[in-house]
Amino acid sequence: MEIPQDLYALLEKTSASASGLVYTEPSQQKVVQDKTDYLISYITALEDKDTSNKKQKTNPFENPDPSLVVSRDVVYSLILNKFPIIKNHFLLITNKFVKQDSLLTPQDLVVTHDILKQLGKDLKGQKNIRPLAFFNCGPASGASQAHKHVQFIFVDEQQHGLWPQDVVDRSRQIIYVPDVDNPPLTDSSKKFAHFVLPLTRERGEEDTEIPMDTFAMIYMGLIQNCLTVMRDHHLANDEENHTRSMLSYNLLMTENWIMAVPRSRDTVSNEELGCTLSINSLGYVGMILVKSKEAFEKIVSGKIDLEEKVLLESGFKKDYEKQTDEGDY
Ligand code: B4P
Repeated sequence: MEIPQDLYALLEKTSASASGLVYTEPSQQKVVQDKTDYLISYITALEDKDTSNKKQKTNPFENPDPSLVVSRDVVYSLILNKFPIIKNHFLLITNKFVKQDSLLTPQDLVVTHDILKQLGKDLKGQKNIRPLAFFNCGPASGASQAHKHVQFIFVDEQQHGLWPQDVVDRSRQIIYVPDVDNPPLTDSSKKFAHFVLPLTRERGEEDTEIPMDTFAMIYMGLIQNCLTVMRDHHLANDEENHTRSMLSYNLLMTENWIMAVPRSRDTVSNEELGCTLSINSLGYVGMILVKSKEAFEKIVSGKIDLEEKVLLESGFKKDYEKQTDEGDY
């Protein structure tokens, strides 16, 4: 896809005139500091969205509202998220229907990274605003739409930092394809399974495109690790049924890193929370959306161990002891 120059300005221009946009500003937002920083956002309800989604059984990305379209070529379109909570939240969608549950193609990966690079250039003067792409894939991932879409948001790193960047910085590694001897990076303080890889290049090569086959191998390496986690979990807990489970994972990407998180369920509901939370990719970089005032108050009071009670319950426990071996996917 030819990425528009000045994409950020184009997003702002389209947002300013989009008649179909239903922006909901969080009523309250608070940073909760634990081992990780969490940004907890409370929204009363997305009433317009709930009503429209009930009415609309059709695919919203088949013929997107023209006022939301930012750019379109033969294969892909960029459209504004109709129901954003963060300004200029937009989606990369395929023009033809492709299942959200299918793998990302090497072209999807390169286009996603090119968009992040372009936004990085457009936002050069605003160093704390970090464009972040995410892909919710599979029934337990938090995805609600079946048509293939990668989402893009803007994170204010002064308000809320993205911890996988620290993992990559600490490792001092540049881009590599993982294998048994060089597995993906992880944050040793996190209890949930996750796999991070750097996308940073050698000095002087930053502006060159990551070759499609390298991107494809990096992505497959992450997927293999997610599959191994799921297989080991099912073998340990539910041997007979493990062949029936479907792969669910979240994929998150910035210009400098990519991370995959295998998922066991899309919502969590437990006594401590007193409500149901829907967790998508953003939950694993600490961004949690709460639609109940009581739950918001409880979470921001710091009484709930979010890693234990939310992220571990909807992901998988990291296996500290396990070394990768040839028998893994
Ligand atoms: P999915 O991958 O299918 O699911 P999702 O992001 O979890 O969104 P969901 O729809 O379940 O929203 P939720 O109430 O949890 O993405 C579908 C995307 O398409 C969504 O972005 C959706 O809004 C958008 N969409 C639906 N109909 C559309 C249409 N007709 N035209 C264009 N776009 C359409 O969360 C509500 C919103 O808040 C979502 O945008 C979500 O990504 C965002 N969000 C969730 N957690 C957040 C957090 N912690 N901080 C900030 N924002 C958050």
